[in-house]
Amino acid sequence: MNTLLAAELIGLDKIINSDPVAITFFMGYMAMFASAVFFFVERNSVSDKWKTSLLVSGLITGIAAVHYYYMRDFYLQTGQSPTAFRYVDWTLTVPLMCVEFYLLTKPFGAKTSTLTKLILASLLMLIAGYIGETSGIESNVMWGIISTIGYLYIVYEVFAGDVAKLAKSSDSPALGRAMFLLKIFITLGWSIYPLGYMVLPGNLLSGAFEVSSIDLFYNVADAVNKIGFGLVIYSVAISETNKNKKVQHA
Ligand SMILES: *C/C=C(C)/C=C/C=C(C)/C=C/C1=C(C)CCCC1(C)C
Repeated sequence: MNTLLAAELIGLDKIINSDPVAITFFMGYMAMFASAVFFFVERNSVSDKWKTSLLVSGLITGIAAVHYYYMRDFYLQTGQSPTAFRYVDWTLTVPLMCVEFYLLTKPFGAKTSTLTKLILASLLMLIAGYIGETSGIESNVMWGIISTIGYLYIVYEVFAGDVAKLAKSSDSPALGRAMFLLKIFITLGWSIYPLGYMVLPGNLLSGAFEVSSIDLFYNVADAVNKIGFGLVIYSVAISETNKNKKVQHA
């Protein structure tokens, strides 16, 4: 039998025999794809000023869908963690999530310098994380700590820095609600990633989980954060759009 075909069959067999990691790659792909279609189509139902936000949500989930397609294949055929694909995906989508914060606070005076700071912090977080995942047992704790500095800076910006100040100074209840939910995503949702990272050999949770469960953590976290984050923005956009419609009709 052709070896590629054989590998494909072993892969399908893994899904059928309920390898949880394989299943979450498969579901992640479907969920990201469906969400991207949803956000792109729903752009038509929101007022003009929200269209860019929905476009960015569609891009985040669309880019993730393409990466999940490849990550799923890579995992099925090699049984290995698709680390490089994963980090290429994050390097594109995490800065886009920073753009979402910027777009939300822009009507209240957000500056591009704030966006630049958020993107630089996310790059520090991701580059250090990638080095940590590929550098082996002796240094992954150290790189994890460096990566966490970038993460904590983003948390700081959203809770007490420029983003927080702008959100407070606005009188929009919709923005207030969105910011509250996005804070929960950044603290609880994003904290699933460092937990997954700690499964690496030599790190704090190694031994408690199998090494392959790193992808279980990451796949669940991606679904929660990329789709959930997009839905929060969608719900604010819809309620603001409907409110304005009512005002116009009155
Ligand atoms: C859509 C993808 C998202 C929102 C990815 C977020 C990734 C993180 C918050 C990763 C954080 C990490 C640490 C804080 C330390 C260990 C290394 C990382 C990169 C897993």
